[in-house]
Amino acid sequence: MAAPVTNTPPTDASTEARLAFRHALPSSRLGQEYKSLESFRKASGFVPAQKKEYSLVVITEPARRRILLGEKHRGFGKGMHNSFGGKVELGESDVESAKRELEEETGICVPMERMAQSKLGTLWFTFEDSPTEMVVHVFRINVSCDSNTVSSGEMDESIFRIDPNVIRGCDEITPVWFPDWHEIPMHNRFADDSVWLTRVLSSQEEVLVDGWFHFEPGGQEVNTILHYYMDFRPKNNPDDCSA
Ligand code: 8OG
Repeated sequence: MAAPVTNTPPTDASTEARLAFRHALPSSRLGQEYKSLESFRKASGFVPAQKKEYSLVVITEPARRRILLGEKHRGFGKGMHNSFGGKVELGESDVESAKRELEEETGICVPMERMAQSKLGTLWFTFEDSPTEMVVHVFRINVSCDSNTVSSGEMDESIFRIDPNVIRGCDEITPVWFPDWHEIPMHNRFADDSVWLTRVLSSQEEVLVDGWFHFEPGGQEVNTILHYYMDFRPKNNPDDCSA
């Protein structure tokens, strides 16, 4: 049996970040954190028979601390709020899928190069009652809907300017701005979001995150993690060789 992280003080960075989000799930739904991928794998003991790849694009407006979320009308996560994305189609890269899905679901068109630079990391999801591993490539685009900052030349290059009037939904998803990301309906999202997304949004610096989450049986209804491991690090870390 692999050793879980023991005696984790209640104020570690992840817990502190999660507590700032009013609707984050309680730790009882988030399972056991492991301190290495190896110990996570030993604990879950899960070998997936197949994998499916997805993209996911988090859209935030940092100046107003708000987030654009989609109300999902069908597909995986129906009835939940989520960021935007979907399957990586045959012959498509993760970046191409992110760009295409974002435009289909919101009308926001992000150039390929910017999308590629905005990759946050990858999340691997496995489930006690499914042979399929879901591999989700996650991107984050920081936007501004404010035209004044652009015309006055004050625009920070890390911010992607959008015209708020282009935002529209599709039959699958309706985009909605949440005026303060601390109010995100985490109780109506996949449980892992209470772990990685809260940490990403709380971080003052640009970050990268990879995460492995193994879920209890029962799918979306139970929505409870059994084991997880998360590698969270600053984006501009010279020791990071993963790029
Ligand atoms: O094509 P479809 O809309 O069914 O694709 C599923 C979308 O949901 C895709 O963007 C990836 C995303 N997604 C998962 N699992 C999780 C998860 O645990 N958390 C979040 N935030 N998104 C997820 O498939």
